[in-house]
Amino acid sequence: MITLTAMKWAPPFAAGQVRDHRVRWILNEVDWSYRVRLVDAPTMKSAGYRHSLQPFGQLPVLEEEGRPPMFESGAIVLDVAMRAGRCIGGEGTPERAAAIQWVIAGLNSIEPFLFNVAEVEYFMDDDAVKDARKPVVRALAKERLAALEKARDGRDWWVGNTFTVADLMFASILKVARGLDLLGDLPALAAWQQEILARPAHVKAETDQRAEIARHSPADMRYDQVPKPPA
Ligand SMILES: N[C@@H](CCC(=O)N[C@@H](CS)C(=O)NCC(=O)O)C(=O)O
Repeated sequence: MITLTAMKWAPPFAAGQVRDHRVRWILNEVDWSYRVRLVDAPTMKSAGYRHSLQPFGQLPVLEEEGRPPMFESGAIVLDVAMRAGRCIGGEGTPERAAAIQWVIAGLNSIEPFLFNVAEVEYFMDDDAVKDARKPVVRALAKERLAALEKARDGRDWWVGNTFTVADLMFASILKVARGLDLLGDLPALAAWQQEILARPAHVKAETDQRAEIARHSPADMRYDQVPKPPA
């Protein structure tokens, strides 16, 4: 049985976007059953969790009997797709190479630009720094997104003639862009994303995550019990 780690609770801007939704999504696509282990902040930040599951005290983590636990949402998505032989082209084919390439491009060349905008928007307290930084990070993110849309070139599928992990990863990554209102100038990319997100495997993934978050509150995360790092 597969066990996937997810958060008990997440703030409204993150509900539906916490990265375990990517793992739920690919597991649903390939029809592998799994159960979810909900964790709070002290658990995620504990030495035991970092040592045996995720060195950075984050999630998702996929645990499976007979295999070492796996972290990094992109790695898990690729691994599940390759083992299932679904959503990633055939072994050794140009399609598989292209699907891997675009997944890494999403994680390496798009997501960090969106994260910079999210950090300013959601986590920066100093208004003066925020006001100075915001237009810079937004412009850089928009430039990347425009280049991405140019590369898509109107295709329905990122690779070949069917859904692959490349579609999954870009549609997932673009959730952050949509939440930050960065897709307004790119209506075709926004429409493409909505079509991909309408896949039943994703709808179930997001619905399940939101339902678990809705059943909990910030208190359940026990943030106040996370040991402070040394000054
Ligand atoms: N590169 C990692 C990023 C993991 C990550 O940022 N996870 C977030 C949830 S989306 C997390 O655990 N946040 C809680 C924290 O950092 O304390 C991946 O893709 O799995």
